[in-house]
Amino acid sequence: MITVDASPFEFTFDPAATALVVIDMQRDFIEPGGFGETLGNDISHMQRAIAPTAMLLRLFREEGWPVIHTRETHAQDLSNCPPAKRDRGSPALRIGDIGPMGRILIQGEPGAEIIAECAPVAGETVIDKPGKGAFYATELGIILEGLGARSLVFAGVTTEVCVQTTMREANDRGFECLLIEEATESYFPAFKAATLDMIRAQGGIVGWTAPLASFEKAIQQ
Ligand code: TIU
Repeated sequence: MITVDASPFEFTFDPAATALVVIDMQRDFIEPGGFGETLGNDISHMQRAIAPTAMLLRLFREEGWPVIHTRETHAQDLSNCPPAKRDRGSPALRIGDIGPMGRILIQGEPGAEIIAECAPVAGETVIDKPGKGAFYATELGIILEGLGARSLVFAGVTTEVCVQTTMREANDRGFECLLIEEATESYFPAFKAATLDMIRAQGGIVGWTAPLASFEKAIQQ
Protein backbone atom coordinates (compact mmCIF):
# COMPACT_ATOMS: atom_id res chain seq x y z
CA MET A 1 0.00 0.00 0.00
CA ILE A 2 1.11 3.56 -0.71
CA THR A 3 0.10 6.53 1.42
CA VAL A 4 -0.06 10.06 0.04
CA ASP A 5 -0.02 13.18 2.20
CA ALA A 6 -3.40 14.48 1.00
CA SER A 7 -6.41 16.51 2.13
CA PRO A 8 -8.58 16.15 4.15
CA PHE A 9 -6.36 13.28 5.40
CA GLU A 10 -3.98 10.63 4.07
CA PHE A 11 -4.94 8.82 0.86
CA THR A 12 -3.86 5.17 0.90
CA PHE A 13 -4.00 3.07 -2.26
CA ASP A 14 -3.01 -0.34 -3.54
CA PRO A 15 -0.92 0.26 -6.67
CA ALA A 16 -2.22 -3.00 -8.14
CA ALA A 17 -5.77 -1.63 -7.97
CA THR A 18 -5.27 1.95 -9.11
CA ALA A 19 -5.67 3.77 -12.43
CA LEU A 20 -4.97 7.30 -13.61
CA VAL A 21 -7.93 8.99 -15.30
CA VAL A 22 -6.99 12.04 -17.37
CA ILE A 23 -10.06 14.02 -18.28
CA ASP A 24 -10.45 15.83 -21.63
CA MET A 25 -6.97 17.31 -22.17
CA GLN A 26 -8.19 18.13 -25.67
CA ARG A 27 -7.24 20.90 -28.07
CA ASP A 28 -10.92 21.97 -28.05
CA PHE A 29 -10.62 23.03 -24.40
CA ILE A 30 -7.03 24.26 -24.37
CA GLU A 31 -6.20 25.87 -27.73
CA PRO A 32 -7.61 28.96 -29.48
CA GLY A 33 -10.69 28.43 -31.61
CA GLY A 34 -11.94 25.36 -29.73
CA PHE A 35 -15.08 24.71 -27.71
CA GLY A 36 -13.79 26.36 -24.55
CA GLU A 37 -12.99 29.61 -26.29
CA THR A 38 -16.18 29.66 -28.39
CA LEU A 39 -18.10 29.58 -25.10
CA GLY A 40 -16.43 32.89 -24.23
CA ASN A 41 -13.82 31.54 -21.79
CA ASP A 42 -10.25 32.69 -21.18
CA ILE A 43 -8.39 29.57 -22.26
CA SER A 44 -5.00 30.81 -20.98
CA HIS A 45 -5.77 29.31 -17.56
CA MET A 46 -5.57 25.83 -19.07
CA GLN A 47 -1.83 26.14 -19.73
CA ARG A 48 -1.02 25.66 -16.05
CA ALA A 49 -2.36 22.11 -16.01
CA ILE A 50 -0.32 20.82 -18.96
CA ALA A 51 3.14 20.22 -17.42
CA PRO A 52 1.83 18.71 -14.15
CA THR A 53 -0.50 16.38 -16.07
CA ALA A 54 2.36 15.32 -18.36
CA MET A 55 4.48 14.64 -15.25
CA LEU A 56 1.71 12.56 -13.66
CA LEU A 57 1.43 10.56 -16.87
CA ARG A 58 5.18 9.96 -16.77
CA LEU A 59 5.00 8.71 -13.17
CA PHE A 60 2.22 6.22 -13.99
CA ARG A 61 4.02 5.06 -17.14
CA GLU A 62 7.28 4.53 -15.26
CA GLU A 63 5.43 2.39 -12.70
CA GLY A 64 3.52 0.50 -15.38
CA TRP A 65 0.18 1.44 -13.81
CA PRO A 66 -2.91 1.77 -16.04
CA VAL A 67 -3.77 5.07 -17.70
CA ILE A 68 -7.16 6.05 -19.08
CA HIS A 69 -7.75 9.18 -21.14
CA THR A 70 -11.16 10.64 -21.85
CA ARG A 71 -12.34 12.97 -24.60
CA GLU A 72 -15.61 14.86 -24.70
CA THR A 73 -16.79 14.19 -28.24
CA HIS A 74 -19.95 13.62 -30.23
CA ALA A 75 -20.82 11.53 -33.26
CA GLN A 76 -20.56 13.26 -36.63
CA ASP A 77 -24.35 13.14 -37.00
CA LEU A 78 -24.74 14.60 -33.47
CA SER A 79 -26.93 11.62 -32.53
CA ASN A 80 -25.36 11.57 -29.05
CA CYS A 81 -25.52 15.33 -28.51
CA PRO A 82 -28.79 16.32 -26.90
CA PRO A 83 -30.27 19.44 -28.53
CA ALA A 84 -30.38 20.98 -25.04
CA LYS A 85 -26.57 20.78 -24.95
CA ARG A 86 -26.00 22.19 -28.44
CA ASP A 87 -28.64 24.89 -28.44
CA ARG A 88 -28.16 26.65 -25.12
CA GLY A 89 -26.54 30.05 -24.75
CA SER A 90 -25.02 32.20 -27.48
CA PRO A 91 -21.61 30.67 -28.19
CA ALA A 92 -19.52 31.93 -31.12
CA LEU A 93 -19.74 28.39 -32.54
CA ARG A 94 -21.91 25.47 -31.45
CA ILE A 95 -21.01 21.79 -31.13
CA GLY A 96 -20.71 20.43 -34.69
CA ASP A 97 -20.01 23.81 -36.31
CA ILE A 98 -16.81 24.21 -38.32
CA GLY A 99 -14.04 26.06 -36.47
CA PRO A 100 -10.31 26.51 -37.03
CA MET A 101 -9.60 22.99 -35.66
CA GLY A 102 -12.44 21.29 -37.53
CA ARG A 103 -15.96 20.63 -36.29
CA ILE A 104 -16.32 21.60 -32.63
CA LEU A 105 -16.25 18.58 -30.21
CA ILE A 106 -16.79 16.04 -33.00
CA GLN A 107 -15.05 12.67 -32.88
CA GLY A 108 -12.11 12.43 -35.28
CA GLU A 109 -11.71 16.18 -35.80
CA PRO A 110 -8.33 17.80 -34.98
CA GLY A 111 -9.79 19.86 -32.14
CA ALA A 112 -11.14 16.76 -30.42
CA GLU A 113 -7.65 15.23 -30.15
CA ILE A 114 -5.67 15.20 -26.93
CA ILE A 115 -2.86 17.78 -26.87
CA ALA A 116 0.56 16.46 -27.83
CA GLU A 117 2.07 16.90 -24.33
CA CYS A 118 -0.51 14.52 -22.83
CA ALA A 119 -1.13 12.25 -25.82
CA PRO A 120 -1.93 8.59 -25.14
CA VAL A 121 0.77 6.00 -25.79
CA ALA A 122 0.32 2.40 -26.92
CA GLY A 123 -1.63 0.33 -24.44
CA GLU A 124 -3.51 3.22 -22.85
CA THR A 125 -7.29 3.39 -23.02
CA VAL A 126 -9.05 6.34 -24.66
CA ILE A 127 -12.73 6.83 -23.91
CA ASP A 128 -14.98 9.09 -25.97
CA LYS A 129 -17.79 10.43 -23.85
CA PRO A 130 -20.78 12.51 -24.89
CA GLY A 131 -21.40 13.96 -21.43
CA LYS A 132 -19.50 15.74 -18.74
CA GLY A 133 -19.17 12.62 -16.59
CA ALA A 134 -16.99 9.84 -18.03
CA PHE A 135 -19.25 6.99 -16.82
CA TYR A 136 -22.41 8.17 -18.60
CA ALA A 137 -22.92 6.33 -21.92
CA THR A 138 -19.38 4.85 -21.94
CA GLU A 139 -17.64 1.59 -21.06
CA LEU A 140 -15.52 3.17 -18.33
CA GLY A 141 -17.19 1.17 -15.56
CA ILE A 142 -16.60 -2.14 -17.38
CA ILE A 143 -12.99 -1.21 -18.15
CA LEU A 144 -12.27 -0.35 -14.51
CA GLU A 145 -13.90 -3.58 -13.39
CA GLY A 146 -11.63 -5.47 -15.80
CA LEU A 147 -8.60 -3.74 -14.31
CA GLY A 148 -9.74 -4.53 -10.77
CA ALA A 149 -9.38 -0.83 -9.93
CA ARG A 150 -10.59 0.45 -6.59
CA SER A 151 -8.70 3.75 -6.43
CA LEU A 152 -8.58 6.42 -9.12
CA VAL A 153 -6.16 9.30 -9.49
CA PHE A 154 -7.61 12.21 -11.47
CA ALA A 155 -6.21 14.98 -13.63
CA GLY A 156 -7.58 17.08 -16.48
CA VAL A 157 -9.97 19.85 -17.37
CA THR A 158 -12.10 21.52 -16.40
CA THR A 159 -12.02 21.08 -12.64
CA GLU A 160 -15.63 21.92 -11.84
CA VAL A 161 -17.22 20.51 -14.97
CA CYS A 162 -15.93 17.20 -16.37
CA VAL A 163 -13.41 16.39 -13.64
CA GLN A 164 -15.78 16.98 -10.75
CA THR A 165 -18.71 15.28 -12.49
CA THR A 166 -16.59 12.19 -13.15
CA MET A 167 -15.21 12.12 -9.61
CA ARG A 168 -18.73 12.25 -8.24
CA GLU A 169 -19.82 9.43 -10.54
CA ALA A 170 -16.78 7.40 -9.47
CA ASN A 171 -17.32 8.13 -5.78
CA ASP A 172 -20.91 6.90 -6.02
CA ARG A 173 -19.62 3.71 -7.64
CA GLY A 174 -17.33 3.02 -4.67
CA PHE A 175 -14.00 4.21 -6.03
CA GLU A 176 -11.61 6.15 -3.81
CA CYS A 177 -10.69 9.25 -5.78
CA LEU A 178 -7.64 11.51 -5.52
CA LEU A 179 -7.41 14.71 -7.57
CA ILE A 180 -3.90 16.07 -8.18
CA GLU A 181 -4.20 19.77 -7.49
CA GLU A 182 -1.84 21.25 -10.12
CA ALA A 183 -2.93 18.77 -12.80
CA THR A 184 -6.37 20.30 -13.18
CA GLU A 185 -7.60 23.73 -14.21
CA SER A 186 -10.73 25.75 -14.70
CA TYR A 187 -11.42 28.80 -16.85
CA PHE A 188 -12.45 30.33 -13.51
CA PRO A 189 -9.78 30.21 -10.78
CA ALA A 190 -12.41 30.71 -8.08
CA PHE A 191 -14.33 27.68 -9.38
CA LYS A 192 -11.19 25.53 -9.23
CA ALA A 193 -10.55 26.59 -5.64
CA ALA A 194 -14.18 26.01 -4.67
CA THR A 195 -14.21 22.59 -6.32
CA LEU A 196 -11.09 21.43 -4.48
CA ASP A 197 -12.71 22.66 -1.26
CA MET A 198 -16.03 20.92 -1.88
CA ILE A 199 -14.42 17.62 -2.89
CA ARG A 200 -12.51 17.33 0.40
CA ALA A 201 -15.08 18.98 2.71
CA GLN A 202 -17.15 16.93 5.13
CA GLY A 203 -14.42 14.34 5.63
CA GLY A 204 -13.76 13.85 1.92
CA ILE A 205 -17.36 13.71 0.78
CA VAL A 206 -16.27 13.25 -2.86
CA GLY A 207 -12.62 12.27 -2.35
CA TRP A 208 -9.15 13.64 -1.69
CA THR A 209 -6.85 16.24 -3.23
CA ALA A 210 -3.05 16.36 -3.06
CA PRO A 211 -0.19 18.36 -4.55
CA LEU A 212 1.74 16.59 -7.30
CA ALA A 213 4.90 16.64 -5.17
CA SER A 214 3.15 14.70 -2.39
CA PHE A 215 2.02 12.03 -4.84
CA GLU A 216 5.48 11.78 -6.39
CA LYS A 217 7.15 11.55 -2.98
CA ALA A 218 4.75 8.82 -1.86
CA ILE A 219 5.38 6.58 -4.83
CA GLN A 220 9.14 7.06 -4.71
CA GLN A 221 9.47 6.04 -1.07
N1 TIU B 1 -17.02 24.25 -20.32
C1 TIU B 1 -16.29 23.62 -19.43
O1 TIU B 1 -15.79 24.17 -18.46
N2 TIU B 1 -16.03 22.29 -19.58
C2 TIU B 1 -16.58 21.44 -20.49
O2 TIU B 1 -17.48 21.79 -21.23
N3 TIU B 1 -16.08 20.18 -20.55
C3 TIU B 1 -15.10 19.68 -19.73
O3 TIU B 1 -14.92 20.14 -18.61
N4 TIU B 1 -14.31 18.73 -20.22
